[in-house]
Amino acid sequence: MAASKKAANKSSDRSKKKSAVKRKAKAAGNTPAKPDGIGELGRREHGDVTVGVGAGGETHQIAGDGVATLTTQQGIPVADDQNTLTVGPRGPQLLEDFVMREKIFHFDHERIPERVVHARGYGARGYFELTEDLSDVTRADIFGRVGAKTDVFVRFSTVAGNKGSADLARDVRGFAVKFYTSEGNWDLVGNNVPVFFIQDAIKFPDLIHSVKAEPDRGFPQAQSAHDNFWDFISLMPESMHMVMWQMSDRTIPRSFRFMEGFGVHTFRFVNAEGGSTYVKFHWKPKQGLQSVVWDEALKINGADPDFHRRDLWDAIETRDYPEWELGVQLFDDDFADRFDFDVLDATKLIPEEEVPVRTVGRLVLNRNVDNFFAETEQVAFCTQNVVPGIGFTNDPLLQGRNFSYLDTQLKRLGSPNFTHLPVNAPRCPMANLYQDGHMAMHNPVGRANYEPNSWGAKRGGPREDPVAGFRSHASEESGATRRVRPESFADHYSQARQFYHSQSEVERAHLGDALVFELSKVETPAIRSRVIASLRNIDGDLARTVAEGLGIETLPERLEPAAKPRADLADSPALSILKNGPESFAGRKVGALVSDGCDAKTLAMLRRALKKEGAMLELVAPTVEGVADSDGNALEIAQKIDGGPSVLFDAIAILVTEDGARELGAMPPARQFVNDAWAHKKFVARTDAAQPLFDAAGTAEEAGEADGVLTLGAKAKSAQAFVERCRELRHWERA
Ligand code: HDE
Repeated sequence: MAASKKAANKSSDRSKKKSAVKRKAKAAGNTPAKPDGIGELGRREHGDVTVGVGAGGETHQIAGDGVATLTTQQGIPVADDQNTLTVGPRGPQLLEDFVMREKIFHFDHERIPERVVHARGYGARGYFELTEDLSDVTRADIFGRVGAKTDVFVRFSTVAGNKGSADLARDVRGFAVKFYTSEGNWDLVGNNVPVFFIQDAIKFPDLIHSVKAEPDRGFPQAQSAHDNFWDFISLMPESMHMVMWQMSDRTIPRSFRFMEGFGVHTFRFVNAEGGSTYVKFHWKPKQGLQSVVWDEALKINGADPDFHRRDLWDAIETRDYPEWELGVQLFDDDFADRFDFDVLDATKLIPEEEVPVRTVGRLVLNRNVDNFFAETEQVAFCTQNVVPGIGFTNDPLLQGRNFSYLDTQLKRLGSPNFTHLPVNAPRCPMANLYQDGHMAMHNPVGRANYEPNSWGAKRGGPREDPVAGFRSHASEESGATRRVRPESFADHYSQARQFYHSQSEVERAHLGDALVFELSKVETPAIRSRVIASLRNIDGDLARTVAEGLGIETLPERLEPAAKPRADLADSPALSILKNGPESFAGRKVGALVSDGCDAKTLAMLRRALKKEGAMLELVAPTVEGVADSDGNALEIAQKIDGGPSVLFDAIAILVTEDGARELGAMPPARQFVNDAWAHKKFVARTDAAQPLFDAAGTAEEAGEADGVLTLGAKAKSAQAFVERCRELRHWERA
């Protein structure tokens, strides 16, 4: 194109744009003085902000009149946040444009390294309240004042997946609690499983390498179902107890609110006289335990990969505050010597039936974070953060962790001053002589930055406190310096067997299915065989079931165990989820599929019964707008049927008109809604009019109460009967 033509085009383009700008500005209505380069100003529905349109048709929202002025990080007011400084409107950009450069520079540096494990997590704030005095066993202030509340920050997580992975991965969940106590921060960095895969911290990098994406191909993400993981496991019999937990439904929790937490290691309480008592920490959800089934987990990951974080956020926003009891198992050296296993071995637990869990306090999460990055991402837990009155044992996993966590925070947060970040800073007085470093926010004032010094009490800075200060427990230690695993750690299978035998039939079946699923993804037959050979030390039937599920006809030889597995350990019902049902439907959610004109009374009765129980109701419909009940009241629809599958709910209700049922019956997601709920053993409530949908789905057409399908009518009784059945959570008897 000739240069003159180009110029002509340009100017005609401009005049076209100008008139467009004028039109827009007119539509927006008139307001104050017009800044340079921006057309007429007006107010639009941008939330009462003055708006102008630039020469290129771009929107400018203007400060003033109560709206804050945008500035650079240096506080310089920004005139135009839409356009870079250029020579002429279509010319080159200028390096001089510090506004644009600073903005992009900051953006380029927004990410910090994600956690090498537990990258995906979600946090909330709350408090811990002591309900039982423990001052006889610990001098910790947090355990000495009944009724006292201590602020906490809690972060739940999965272990293996990256930050953006899905919530319902089959994985152990982290359960990390930071207590901002009056004597400094105490971090209880636990999991939702009371044992661990390995006995010595030196094996942690191997364990994590094996479970994470394989290094050559970079997948699979957030899954243990691959060769490397099972190869490692098959060669590490000490992991088999934890593997039983991992293959159980514990690793596909319904939500963070419905899972237990454990400190895992044996810790110490130390009292004012220096006396030590061993302690294991337990978190018990007040809402009860609940998991989903595997097929549900897979589907939830597609339908809502943020299912767990959304659940926690919503519960707190609706003031249905999640709560846990803190329990302790306390024991002494006599018990430790008597106990069947070594209390320093993190692959073992102490059954609650042997040492009861004493409830000593409660944890309530009542506040969502203000900013995900500032709090959830930057929170830095460290196992070595303990307060006077709490101490460590020689558990080799715990000792290794005490090194690792400080180190990892430096890598992730980039400065030894990570404790200056509000989420990590103690809430009690803090004073020391540390100084400088990246991003130092608290700097010593005055001359004293060392001690001892002779600058006196007022000017000399903080000094040590031999009375209130932290002291390690004075343990007697002796022995040759060696790399040797204690013989008392050699029994790898007895507690794995005990766990398996303590499960209900349904749970055992799920566990077997999980092993079959995982091993079916393993490509190397020898690895599959080796795992089955190891399972034979746990339970013959389990090994056979898994072999059959994989199509293996001849069982491999039993793997020679380091110590003969015991078959005489008593079952521990506390290890089962289903044997400890909540007997309440509180905190759970029903998804009601409705259609236009659905019966108003039936819906009202259901809503009332669920509210009384403390449960939620969400409506699903063919469209999100334009749906009303039989009284003509517009209904608030949470999900369009395509985006609201029944896997997102704990139970379902089908409240449709006959026409609605026919219309929905023609829609695959509506049929799937019914079919999935049925397959996942959920309780179903339905009206008589819903029959055409059940006929179309080809499921539960004639099912009744005995099958967990209840008919709803306009009477309160039927809604109440449904809610009462829902307290069982699932109808496991359904074939
Ligand atoms: Fe961790 N672990 N871990 N871990 N762990 C981390 O620290 C490590 C272990 C646990 O929400 C890292 O801040 C080693 C057992 C949780 O921020 C890192 C060993 C248990 C979280 C680390 C273990 C845990 C972590 C990575 C073997 C249950 C998330 C990022 C000795 C009792 C905390 C970070 C959060 C995080 C190391 C074993 C729980 C690398 C070396 C056992 C809940 O420091």
